Amino acid sequence: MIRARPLTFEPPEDLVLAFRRMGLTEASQPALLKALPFTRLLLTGLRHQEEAFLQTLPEALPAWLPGDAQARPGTGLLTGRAEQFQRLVTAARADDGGLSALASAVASALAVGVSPAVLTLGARRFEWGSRTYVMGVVNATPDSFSDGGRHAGTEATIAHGLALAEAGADLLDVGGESTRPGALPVSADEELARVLPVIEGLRARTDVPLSVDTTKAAVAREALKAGAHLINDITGFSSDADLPRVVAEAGAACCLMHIQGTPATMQQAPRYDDVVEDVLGFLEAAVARAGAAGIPRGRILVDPGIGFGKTFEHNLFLLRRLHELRVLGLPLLVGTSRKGFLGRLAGGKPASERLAATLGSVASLAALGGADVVRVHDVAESRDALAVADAIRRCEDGGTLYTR
Ligand code: 7PJ
Repeated sequence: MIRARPLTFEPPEDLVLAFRRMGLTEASQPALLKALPFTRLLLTGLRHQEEAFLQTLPEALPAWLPGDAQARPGTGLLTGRAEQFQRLVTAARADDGGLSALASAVASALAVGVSPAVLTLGARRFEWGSRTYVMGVVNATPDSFSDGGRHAGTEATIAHGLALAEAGADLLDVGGESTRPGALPVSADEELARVLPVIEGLRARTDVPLSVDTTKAAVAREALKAGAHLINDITGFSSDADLPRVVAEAGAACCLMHIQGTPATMQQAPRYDDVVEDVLGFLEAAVARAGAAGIPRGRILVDPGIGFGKTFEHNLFLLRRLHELRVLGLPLLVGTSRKGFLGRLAGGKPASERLAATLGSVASLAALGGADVVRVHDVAESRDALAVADAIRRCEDGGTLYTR
């Protein structure tokens, strides 16, 4: 599988700001944007035919730096201006010797600055790129039930969901199966008994779209009937072969997450040669399963699965290189809230004392332009942190010389 990943991610608006400061007209900008940017793509998975093509690129195309042919065959770095990359894509497409995979990989990498299409869930519109959206976590697992038994637990869980909606959640994620490291699976019947009353209760009392954290088609089918809008599968459609069809038939959306192993075993010995590449490969396969079942691309989100079969360093590296997942052209959802790596960074704090560390993580993600949705327990606090990070990232008034 050929993969092209951008090494740096600069918001295209930044160059436009420089043009404005220089007094260049709006009309001249599209041509300049094509001619100026310097792009660097890391390529992997190349076969001999693509390597042969890249080794003989003329001047008008990007420059090629091959990786070590013995140690890392099929790798290299392409550098050049946007228009040189465009010519490369055109030339690779025109070649009938099978360079179309190279053409699409490079084209996807060049499109990383383009926001995915708007997603409508129930009464809400998600305009990707406009801000970082917030998914609030609603746990319907027994450890979150009070002493009053299941009914009292359900009422408390619904009340918690409504409070998160009130605090500004854009989406609520209801989960009835614990996926913590070492957690054991529950039956579909038990999971349904936990989540269904919560979904029904929330659906009747808020228009905030509802997501259901499940890997099971039987649970998804009933949850979608009860008014849920999105299925959040932490196994990226790899557990239940019927799940993609259930989502497609309901016209629902889905979030496909990367996991290595299963919750019971995933933290025993996570291992990757290149964690970003493995996550990309897994997510591509998950998206293909969704597509094969008839789920439109515009209704799919992807998630690197922070903490799911990853070491401390894997988690940090994925967050740092998150922009590389943008080559998928899909909105990115990221869940760091109260996770173990944050506790360790904060000097060994338990989950209940990880709020500040969580806010540090969501604000960093937003400032880096990494995530489209963050999945958090603390909605009000996260909205404030994101408002700051999003505003810094998008501010354009640098004085009158920057205005049009
Ligand atoms: C995630 C999730 C996540 C998505 C959980 C926890 C563990 N779903 N479900 N992404 N985490 N999409 O909240 O600590 O990161 S459960």
